[in-house]
Amino acid sequence: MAGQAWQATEPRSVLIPNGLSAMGFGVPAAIAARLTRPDRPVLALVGDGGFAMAATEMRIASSLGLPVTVVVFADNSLNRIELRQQSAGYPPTATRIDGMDLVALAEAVGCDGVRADTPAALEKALAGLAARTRPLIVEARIDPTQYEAQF
Ligand SMILES: Cc1ncc(C[n+]2csc(CCOP(=O)(O)OP(=O)(O)O)c2C)c(N)n1
Ligand SMILES: [Mg+2]
Repeated sequence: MAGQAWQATEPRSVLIPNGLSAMGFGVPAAIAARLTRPDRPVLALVGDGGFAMAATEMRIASSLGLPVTVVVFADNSLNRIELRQQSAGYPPTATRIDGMDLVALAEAVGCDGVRADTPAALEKALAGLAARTRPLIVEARIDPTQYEAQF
């Protein structure tokens, strides 16, 4: 969804695994992007399921002192799959996931962590992004019931 909405402002400024759409791509891609272009701010947008696959890589970002920022869309669900189950008339099956305290996780892997429950809180969390010196994990709380209206 973010891929459909994001407006790229210059070439080579977006990395996205379109096609295969592999989960777990965002965090290592962000780390590699920052290593390659330390002059540019790097922001990753990832689902909570995808983040769970690669979250501990943030320890590397912290060890290397890379100020990447990761926004995790925390909806406690493998929601892309759940929506497909829903449209096929099935109940949610093996798609609900337990929430994680991502602020605590951030601290455990040497990163800054902040929780955002509203768009305004997210904006505040991302203020001064380009000047950051430490990696940041933002737990962006999403209510999945709102998706139905959007699809
Ligand atoms: C490595 C990998 N395994 C499985 C899939 C199939 N798949 C596509 S979307 C999805 C759920 C993604 O969940 P999450 O990252 O929480 O994002 P959400 O859809 O909830 O925003 C799955 C399992 C995939 N794309 N990549
Ligand atoms: Mg999710």
